[in-house]
Amino acid sequence: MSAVDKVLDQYNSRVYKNRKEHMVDIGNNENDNQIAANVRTIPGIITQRGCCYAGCKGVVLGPIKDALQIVHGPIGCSFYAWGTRRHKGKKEEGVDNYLQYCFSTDMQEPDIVFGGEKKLKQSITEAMDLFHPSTIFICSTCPVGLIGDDIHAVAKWAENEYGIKCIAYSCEGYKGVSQSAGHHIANNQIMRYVIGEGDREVKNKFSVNLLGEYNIGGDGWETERILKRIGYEVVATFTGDSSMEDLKNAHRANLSLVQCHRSINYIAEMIEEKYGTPWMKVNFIGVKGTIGTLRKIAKFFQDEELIKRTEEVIADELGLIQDDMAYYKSKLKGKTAAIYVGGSRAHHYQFLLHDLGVNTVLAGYEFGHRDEYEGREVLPFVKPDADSKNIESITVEPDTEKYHLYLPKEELEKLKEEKVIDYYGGLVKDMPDGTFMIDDLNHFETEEFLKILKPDIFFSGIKDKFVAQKSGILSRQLHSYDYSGPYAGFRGAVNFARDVTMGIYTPAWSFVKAPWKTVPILTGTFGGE
Ligand code: CFM
Ligand code: HCA
Repeated sequence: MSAVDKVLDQYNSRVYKNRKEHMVDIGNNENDNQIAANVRTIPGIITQRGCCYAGCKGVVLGPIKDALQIVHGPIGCSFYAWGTRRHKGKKEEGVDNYLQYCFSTDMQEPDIVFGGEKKLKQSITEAMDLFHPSTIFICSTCPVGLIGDDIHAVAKWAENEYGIKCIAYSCEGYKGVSQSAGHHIANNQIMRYVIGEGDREVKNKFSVNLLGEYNIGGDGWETERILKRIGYEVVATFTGDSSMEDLKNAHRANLSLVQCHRSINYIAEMIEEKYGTPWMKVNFIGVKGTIGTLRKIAKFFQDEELIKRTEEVIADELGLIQDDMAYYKSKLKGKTAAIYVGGSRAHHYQFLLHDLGVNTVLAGYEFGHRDEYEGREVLPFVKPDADSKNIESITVEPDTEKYHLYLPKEELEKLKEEKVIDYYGGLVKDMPDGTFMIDDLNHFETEEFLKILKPDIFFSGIKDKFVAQKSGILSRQLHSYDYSGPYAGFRGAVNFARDVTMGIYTPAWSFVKAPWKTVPILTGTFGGE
């Protein structure tokens, strides 16, 4: 009996039928490794997913340092946005930095009953008086959508009243089925009101945007360090350690590099459509991943000097980490891992683990869509359901003035055919037969799969980490890196290898006995007969 069957067999028939479609025993199924994704979680099941507001305010907008971001909603929602996601930002001369603050309208019952727009205006006035920001974002949480406050009208009011930029995001938590809906809403507004407005000079023809890099634990800094060393100009990073001015100029780059496809593919495609800048899927996680990525970028620019410089930097960086990586590999070779996070990292980190001789036996996404699992070739076959239709999909036209191509059309077509640009292959192609791909893995399934597969390490988030550790399995958070990092690029790979080795060689795990195994946690009596 496969691990998937063992877990499914414990469900009643309705749950069984639903969850079966989200679990793939790779290579051993009648469905050609097809998976169900981006659909509602069964009510009552303890999912690890977050909400639309988390994806919009927390993930995509949060790292923009000089936009003062007001959460319009009850205070609880704001607590969750207060430094819990580890997007780092540096002080920059002439650029405001609100990253350490948390702004909320703190809606109370009367605001819910009589409407919260007045309070929102008052909060904007207060923020203007205290901080004088040039940009304000308004992000709404669940009750705002339910009572119908018009945050977009308030944003217009603020723009007229104060002469600032004010953008409203209707990212109520309940919209869509996960954080993913919030990424889309944030992408739409940034495309509409930010990108294309700048006219900063781009001096270097090897100019790139880094999309879907949020600088968690400093990953974006390590990536930019390597790119700059080779000779690229990074025009804008979306959105790690970014400023509004950076984002406004993104259309001027010659190529967009997409690290996290899930959270930013909408912007990547729209920039190409409107301004001609193509996008390329990259991966700066893992040594081989980084090297492959650097060669792919150089291939796009078709410049002998750049190709030579790329190889020089690769050789030099490798020389600096080789011994450390070999040492950690000798410690980790043959170990196994399970990875369950929100989106792209469950794919990316398999490359880094592979560098260290660690095989991934199970991987999954909280909110990846079918293309993150199976590749972009499935897009025409994905049926939009009521929840995804709920999220506005905007279209853009080529901008007659700002449209520019670095390579001629025929060259671009050729690169598209070769899948060098505009393509993402998905998780399943990099996982061997006999491993497992699980969508929206819930608490119950996590415990069951860990019991059956017994990986040496479980990469997870804050909600599932301690359940694993209390049952004696090491867990490292791949969202926050357990406050370590960076893990990207060459130097990051060594940090990661060190942290994982320290974890695995800590003897504590073999002594842990889950408290619920010795003392019953719930006691009671059955009623009735
Ligand atoms: Fe992309 Fe991210 Fe991720 Fe994501 Fe996230 Fe994140 Fe994540 Mo937490 S944008 S999909 S919505 S790589 S916050 S930086 S770690 S779930 S795997
Ligand atoms: C989010 C943010 C999160 C949560 C991490 C976790 C992050 O989706 O709301 O559950 O540990 O990376 O901070 O993914």
